[in-house]
Amino acid sequence: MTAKKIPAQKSKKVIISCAITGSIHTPSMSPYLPVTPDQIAEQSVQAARVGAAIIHLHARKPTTGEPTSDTTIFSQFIPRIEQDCDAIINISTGGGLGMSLDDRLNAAQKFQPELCSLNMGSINFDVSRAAKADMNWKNSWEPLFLKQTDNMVFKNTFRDIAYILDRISPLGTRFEYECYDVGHLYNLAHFAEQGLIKPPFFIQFIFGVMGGIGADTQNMEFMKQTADKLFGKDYLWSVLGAGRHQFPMAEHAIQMGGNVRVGLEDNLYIAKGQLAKNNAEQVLAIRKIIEQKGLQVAGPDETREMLGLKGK
Ligand code: KMH
Ligand code: ZN
Repeated sequence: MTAKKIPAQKSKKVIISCAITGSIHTPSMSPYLPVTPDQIAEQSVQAARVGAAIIHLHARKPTTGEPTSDTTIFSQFIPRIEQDCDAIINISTGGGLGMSLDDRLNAAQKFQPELCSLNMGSINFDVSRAAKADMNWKNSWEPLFLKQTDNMVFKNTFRDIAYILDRISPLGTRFEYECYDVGHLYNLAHFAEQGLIKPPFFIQFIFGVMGGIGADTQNMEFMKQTADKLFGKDYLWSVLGAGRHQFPMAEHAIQMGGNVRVGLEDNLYIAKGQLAKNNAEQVLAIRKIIEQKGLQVAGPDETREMLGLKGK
């Protein structure tokens, strides 16, 4: 995919979010996927030091790498990250497969971060093809988990979204609105019209999840046009391309004046066939692209100001 020749907008700074581990990739896919609290903390701090203003976090069981909502595990890395860098902490409310809505909110309620993710609609979320790979699995849960995703709905009904807003908004936490398709922008507009969310809206356009909108630049332009129509100047946007789409889509977003999300949650590679050795490697690579375009990376405090966050 080649980025169209659009002159880069020189004035604004670009926010880099880094999603450190997620709940989709499994340990056998990369030895560099952070799994233990130590690894998650170290890679988060490294990513922040090289330019990530926002660190998006999930937790995993340290011995097996299985996604977990256990707050005792979150407490082994969140305070360390807060202490060792100034990045904005963004805790997932998407959680992982099989977690109840309340499970998904445990960590956000306990740590009351500046940001949380909020998934703006139910979608199919199929990563079952990864289970067919000729893989030497480290843990039995991994192929089972991947295989069943062809029958999985990532459930985020209007009632679920309202429930999350009701529990999390009073904590002063704001949201990264995860939009996997154009309809999700309309869902977001519905909550804005109801007065349940307030601008500026930080919208993550997600491309290339099997079940969501495809990863191509025309779709990005359509998402942007739709968001412009629905939210005017009341929003900031960022792009997450899944897997091999991560860098081409991020580069196009930068060119169009958007912000970017990288990290091993979304893509394990740094180049074709080459695993990223840590999250910082991806942050540095996207930073280089931003700076080559004559733009600057936004620091955590600048990002706080842009997103209207409550502060550390
Ligand atoms: N895994 C990403 C495609 C969440 O944590 O709430 C989206 C995500 C969802 O990060
Ligand atoms: Zn996530």
